[in-house]
Amino acid sequence: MAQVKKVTLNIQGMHCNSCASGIQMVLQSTDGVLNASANYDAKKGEVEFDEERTNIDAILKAIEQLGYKAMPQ
Ligand SMILES: [Cu+2]
Repeated sequence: MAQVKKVTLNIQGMHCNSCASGIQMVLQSTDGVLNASANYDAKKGEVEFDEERTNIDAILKAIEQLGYKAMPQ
């Protein structure tokens, strides 16, 4: 059964809207992520994921691999 968790992230290092869409795309294709969005103006992201399939560390790592820094709000 899916254990859905929703977190808001503060994201550092985005320079424009396409940074935000890049992050969004990678998160959405990450296993266990059900829904993701990133907002350049707000410097925030929102991720909904299944705790049975992934965890917050894996999500933060996926963002870091793109060259940004994220932390749960
Ligand atoms: Cu950019």
